[in-house]
Amino acid sequence: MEIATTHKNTDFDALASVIGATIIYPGCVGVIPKAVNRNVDQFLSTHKTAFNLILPNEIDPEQVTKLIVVDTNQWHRLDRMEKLKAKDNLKIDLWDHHMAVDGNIKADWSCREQIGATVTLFVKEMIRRDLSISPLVSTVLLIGLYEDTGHLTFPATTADDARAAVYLLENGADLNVAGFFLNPPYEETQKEILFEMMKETEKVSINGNSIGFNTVYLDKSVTNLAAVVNMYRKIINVSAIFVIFINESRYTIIGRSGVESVDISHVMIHFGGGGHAGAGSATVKANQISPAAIKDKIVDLLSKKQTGLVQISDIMSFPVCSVSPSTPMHEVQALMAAKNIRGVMVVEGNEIKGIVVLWDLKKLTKERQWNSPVKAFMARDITTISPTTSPATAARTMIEKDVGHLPVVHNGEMIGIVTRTDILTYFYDLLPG
Ligand SMILES: [Mn+2]
Repeated sequence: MEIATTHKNTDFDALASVIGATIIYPGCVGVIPKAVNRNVDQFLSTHKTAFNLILPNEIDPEQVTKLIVVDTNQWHRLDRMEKLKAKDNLKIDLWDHHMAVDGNIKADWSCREQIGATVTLFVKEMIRRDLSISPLVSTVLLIGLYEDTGHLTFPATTADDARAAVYLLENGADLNVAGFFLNPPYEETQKEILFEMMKETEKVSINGNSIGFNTVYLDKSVTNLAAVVNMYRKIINVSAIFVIFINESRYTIIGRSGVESVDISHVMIHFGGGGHAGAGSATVKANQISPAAIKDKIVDLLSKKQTGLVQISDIMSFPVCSVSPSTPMHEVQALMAAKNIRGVMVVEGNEIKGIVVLWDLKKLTKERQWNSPVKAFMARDITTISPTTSPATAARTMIEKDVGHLPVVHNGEMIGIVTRTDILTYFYDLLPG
C-alpha cells in the first residue's frame, strides 16, 4: 500500500499536494492529519468523499510499503507516522518547496524546488505526462497554488507557478469556488484578537526595517491566527510582524514579512518551526523561554541576518555633488547640466542645509534671480537615511515623503545620496554585471 501525507495544521497547498500525489501515484491513498486549517476543514466537510482520503488512525502501518511526504521534510510535522518512521524497509518519496529548512526525512527519491507552492511540482508532472484532470481536482489544486503564492503575488512565485495556474484553469478550475475558500470572512474571535493587537504594538527599527512585536494571551481557541496576523501587519504598516500567542503551557510565534530583507523562516527555524521568507510559525514550551526572551532573540537574529543583503550603501552614489548656501543659482544650474544630475545638496561644513532639485529651477521667473544664492530656493526639510537601510525601505520613504533624493548619513556625516533612478535600477536588476 502506498500512502501520501503532509504536515499538521494542513493548509490548502498541503491538501492539494496530497490530492496531486493520489493522481501521480495511481492507487495511492491520501492521509490527511486530524488538525487542518479552518478553510481546509470547511472544504473537506463537503468534498471529502470525492477524493481517496483517510485519517492517520485508519492506516495499518504493517501494510504501508511506500510513504509519499508532501509540503514538509520534517517527521515531527507529520501526524502519527512514528510507526512508519521506525520501519526499515519503507520507501519514501518527498515533494517539497521548503528549501530553507533542513529536514530529517531521508527520502529514497525527492522532488524539491524553490517554488511558490508544492502543488506546482505535481502540476508540472501532470503537464509532463500530458494528463487531464477533473474540474474539481483542478479547483482544489488552484486553491492550494493561490493560497501559498498569495494569488501569484508573493515574491517566491515562479513562472512555473503561473504555468500551473494556466493548466488548472484550462482543466476547468472554478474561480468562484476558489474565491470562497481563499477569502473566508473574519469571525468574531478573530476580530477580537485583531482589535486587541491594534491597541498596542511595539515597533523596533532593525537595519532600516520597522519590525512590529506583540504578545497576546489566548484564553480560547481562535482559528486561522495566521490570517489575522497577516491582516494586522498590513494595517499597522510594518516591514515584518512577530506575534507571540500565549496559551497555558506553550507559546506560538507567528511571523509575517512584506520585505525581502526579513526572512521569517530564518527566525522560525531557530525556534524549531518553519515556513517561508514571507510567512512562518513556531511553537515553544512555556517553561523553556519567556516571551521577552523570544523577542530579544528575534531582534538578535534579524540584526545579524542583514549581512550579505543589499543595503543602501551598495547602491548609493558618491561623492555627493554639493554647494554652499551662498552659491548663485546660475552656478547650481551649470553644475547640474555639467554633471547630468537632477539634485544638488546644499551643505555648510559637514552640515546638510538643504537640497535643490531640477524642479526648483522652474521657480526662477526673473533673470536677476539667477544671481540669488541657492539658500533662497532650496528645500530645507531633508529626510536622510542610514547606509544600512534596505532598498525597499528607502523606496517606501521616497513615496511617503514624496522626495526623489535621500542623503545617506552615517555618524552625522553625509556619505552618499540615493535617487529614484538608483532605486529603480536596483529593483529592475539593471545594475551592470
Ligand atoms: Mn506549501
